Amino acid sequence: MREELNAIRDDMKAQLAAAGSLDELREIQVAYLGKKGKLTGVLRGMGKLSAEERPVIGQLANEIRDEMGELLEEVRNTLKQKELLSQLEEEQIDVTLPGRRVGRGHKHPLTLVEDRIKEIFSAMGYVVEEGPEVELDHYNFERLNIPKDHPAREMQDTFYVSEDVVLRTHTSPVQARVMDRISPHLPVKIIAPGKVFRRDDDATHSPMFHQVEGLLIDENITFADLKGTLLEFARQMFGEDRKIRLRPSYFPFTEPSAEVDVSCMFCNGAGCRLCGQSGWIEILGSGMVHPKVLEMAGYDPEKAVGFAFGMGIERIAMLKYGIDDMRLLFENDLRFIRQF
Ligand code: 2NM
Repeated sequence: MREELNAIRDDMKAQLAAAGSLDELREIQVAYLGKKGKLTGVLRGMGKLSAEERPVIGQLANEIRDEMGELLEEVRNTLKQKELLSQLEEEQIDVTLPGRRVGRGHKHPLTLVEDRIKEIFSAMGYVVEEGPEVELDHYNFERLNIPKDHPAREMQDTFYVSEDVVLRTHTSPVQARVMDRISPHLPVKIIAPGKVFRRDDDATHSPMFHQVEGLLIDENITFADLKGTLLEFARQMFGEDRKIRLRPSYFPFTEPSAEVDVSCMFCNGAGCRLCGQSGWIEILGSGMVHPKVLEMAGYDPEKAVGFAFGMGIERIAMLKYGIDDMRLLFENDLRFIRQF
């Protein structure tokens, strides 16, 4: 039996020395030291031994079991180390590879055009003012001389939040608020850019769009000042060669009022498909601020006079960049956006 045990020890040692993986190691452990393993098998046969032999063989078996256990752990640690190293080798990271490029964004065409408009008027001394998009009926309509029965006040045209609160339908309420703040002092020289809302949604109307309105109030301001200011704007926005013309119009908050056309930037005024052969394209509305609007804001209309104008940023952007469908400005398709 002693020889049998020694043979088991030698066999197991040889196998451990040859083991190439942790899986193999586990198999060896089971084969020799497991419940049905070779060493356990020998120990079961100890019942046949004499009383003198039993403790001697028992001790030898225990020694072999302990020795093999220790050796097994040693080999296991070595193999673990080896497997870790080869794993690290496989997963090696090449830190010299170029990084993944992060695309740089840019401003939306509507923002580019709004920025340009602000730049042009800032250079002429206008201050940029902003105000709430959710506005009191009082500032959106009442203070702009828009009568109670005016069609713009219909539920069909305006988003009502409650009886006296609306989503602003133009940025004029900003002008009214600023006049409240500054009156009776002069001058007021501001532009008010921002989002406005109307219950409209088709190919040429969006329920949310952008406007810039301008306001200049001082003493001795004339219609000629209005025309000169808008001509300068048209030239800076659409080119040095542009001309403008004013056509009579009507707004409740200005008197007199005028629509402003710019000479067509596509055909230079000769007449083309884009200007309907007329040579002119409408770009904004304007007029001399109505005395009632000045008075409601705390000005003496005998002394204070001014002009105001308003334009849609979407329209200006479409003309500037030759965009033929307004919806492109709201779809955020990168194939379109990336062109600006
Ligand atoms: C326009 C056209 C004409 C306008 C008037 C005012 C205010 F506050 F002074 F009354 N702000 N903006 C105005 C005048 C707006 O947009 C087409």
